[in-house]
Parts: sequence; structure tokens; C-alpha cells
Amino acid sequence: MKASELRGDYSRAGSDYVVEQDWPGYSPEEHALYRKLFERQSKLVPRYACPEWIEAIAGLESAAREIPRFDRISKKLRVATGWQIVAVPGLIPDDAFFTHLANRRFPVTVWLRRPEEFDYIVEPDVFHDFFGHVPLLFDRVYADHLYEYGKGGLKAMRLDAVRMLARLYWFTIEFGLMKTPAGVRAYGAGLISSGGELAYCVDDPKPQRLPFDLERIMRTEYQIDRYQERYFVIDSFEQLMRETAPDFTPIYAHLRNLPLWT
Ligand code: HBI
Ligand code: FE
Repeated sequence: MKASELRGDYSRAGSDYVVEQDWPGYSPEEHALYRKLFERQSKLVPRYACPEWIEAIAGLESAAREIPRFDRISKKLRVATGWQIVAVPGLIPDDAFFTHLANRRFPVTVWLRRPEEFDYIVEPDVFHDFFGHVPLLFDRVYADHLYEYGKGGLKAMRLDAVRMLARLYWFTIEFGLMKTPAGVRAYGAGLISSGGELAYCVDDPKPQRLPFDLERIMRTEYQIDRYQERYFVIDSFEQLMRETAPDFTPIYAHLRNLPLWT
């Protein structure tokens, strides 16, 4: 994603890429589109989202009718897990992104997709970031994992291993599945916020559903513009935390020369 193609307004972003959310700047049409997206996903999440996400969204009912005010959500989030959300113009460079996570700040895009992008959008917008990512920041173990991920990202930059680490983020935070007594459920933000992939990732027999395997994940390429051909399934956020706790340095060294799984 070259900066020139990105659609957000980066002109007022500081060195940490944080901007004002400018909540009064949203039009009634934008709030209505956000509400339509929220209502569409609300029909699906009871059946397909993991219990932790279902539990967290219950405390965010203010975010159902209109685009949420980040400062108000941050106030609640700080109390729950010590995190806050910061407004950004869209995708930001890795070092800024990792630095925010390593300080318990989650970057949330300020702009909302256009009506014709109702079913699919390439870059994360406020609906993907807020509905997909923010609720799980209220879960202590998930939030602690994301904090460790941020610190690990800064280290991966020093080791030139961001590409391998980004695959971990992709197959967990964005497209992760979790085992539950009722069957697999989605916790990845890209799934939770998707009109079509949320049911597909749980119900469709086509994609592979593999047990979480850190080294397999770090060697598995992914496509960003279509439904995933494989998902990785964790037992719990505790397992995700445990399996990603070790120092990745020797793993990066070992994997660097191995062929990729496609
Ligand atoms: N920026 N705003 C934003 N959101 C992301 O999820 C994001 C990013 N920049 C970099 C990035 N993700 C990826 O490189 C990491 O997932 C590795
Ligand atoms: Fe995302």
C-alpha cells in the first residue's frame, strides 16, 4: 500500500500519525451508513463471533446508532484494560503502528467507507477498526497480547522480520478463529466486520481450518483481496498469549531461509 494511494487525509497527522476525530464533521448520511453496517453485522455476530467479542459489544451499545466518539470509548477502555484508541487518517507506517500498540494505544481510522463499498473495502475504515478490533481490547488477555505484539513489532523491524510477524497478525488479529464448545467462532477483526466472510469462515467446508502453529503461520502467505483459503484456530486467548511469548529471534533466523506455504 503506497502512501500516495491511501485515501485518508494525512496532511494534519503528527509524527505519531494521530489526528483529531472531528466527530461533528460526520454527516447524517455517514452515521446512517455506519448504523446500517452495524445492523447487518449484528444479525451475524450472535451466531459467528467468539463469546469474548459478544460480551464486550454489550458494553458498547452507544456505538450502535452512530459513529462512536473515540474519546468517550477511550475513557471506558482505560478503566477496563488500560488501553485507549487514537484517531488516525488510515493505514500508518509500521513503526508508528507498533509504537502505538506498545503504548496500549489502538489506531482507529477516522473516515467511513462510501455506500458503494458497503460489502467490501480494501483499506480499513472506521467500521472495520471500531466494530472489528475495539471490542476485544476490553478483554484483558487479548489486550495484553496486542501490547506484546506491538513491542515485538518494533523488535521485528530491527531484525528485518516484519513480513513474518505481519503474517501472525493477519492469521490471528485480522482473520483468527477460536475453538468453543459450540464449534469454531471468529475473533479476527477482518471476519467480524465482514458481511460475507463471517459466515463463510465458520460454515463453509472449502477453507482449511488448521490448529494454531506459529512457524506454519509465519511461513504462510495470504491474499488481502479475497476470502481466506485457510484459517488458524486457537483454543483461547491464553493459548495465543502463551505461544507467542518466547523470543522470536531464533524463530526468525530458522524460518528466514525456508520456503513459503502458499
Ligand atoms: N495502520 N492504521 C493501521 N492499522 C493497521 O492495522 C496497520 C497499520 N499499519 C501497519 C499494519 N497494520 C501492519 O503492517 C501490521 O499489521 C504488521
Ligand atoms: Fe484491521
